[in-house]
Amino acid sequence: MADTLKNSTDRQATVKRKTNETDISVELRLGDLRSATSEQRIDINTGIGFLDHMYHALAKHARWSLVLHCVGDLHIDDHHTSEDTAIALGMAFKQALGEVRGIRRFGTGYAPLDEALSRAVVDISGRGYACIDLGLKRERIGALSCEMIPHVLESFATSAGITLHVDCLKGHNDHHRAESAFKALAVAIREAIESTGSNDVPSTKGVL
Ligand SMILES: [Mn+2]
Repeated sequence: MADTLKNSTDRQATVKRKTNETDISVELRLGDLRSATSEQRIDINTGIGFLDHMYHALAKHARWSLVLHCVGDLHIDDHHTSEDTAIALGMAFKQALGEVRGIRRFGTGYAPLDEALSRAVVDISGRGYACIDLGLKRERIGALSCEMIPHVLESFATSAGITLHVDCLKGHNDHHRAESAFKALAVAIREAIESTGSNDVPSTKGVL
């Protein structure tokens, strides 16, 4: 396995991660702190349509530019592709954010999608931890197993080094429930990494 990290300046990162199971490239730029001077570019192809749809929703509403391509062992199943893309995206996020300084650190997001409503609470804590409860009932949505959807969020949180709680509070349509969860996450992250205008490390320990 080869993990390569580079370009940590200006809140952007490129990650290439290749194993015997997946070959992934991620280019991530977090939203410009000052203004929308650069346009948002989103180009995602994991080979799993519904997973692309979820990453697209996350990137769009977090105001990220995200190019994420994966060639994975989908002849086996969707597990490695969905887990490994989440790991690679988490690595890119951590790298793009760089030193945790001058940001709000905590973020909360609610997002509805028609009848579904999800809540996400994030702490840019430096410690990967996730509690995810989406209450999905179907076996799969498109080509993505429903069991992999919370696992994607867990893998992202662990890899990014953030504490993440995501709950789908209501909704009867699993596509809506999952999509509202990713949108809520986007809103929460956008808030958490927003600039405070200071250069402070937001921790009583003085380091994150
Ligand atoms: Mn949708």
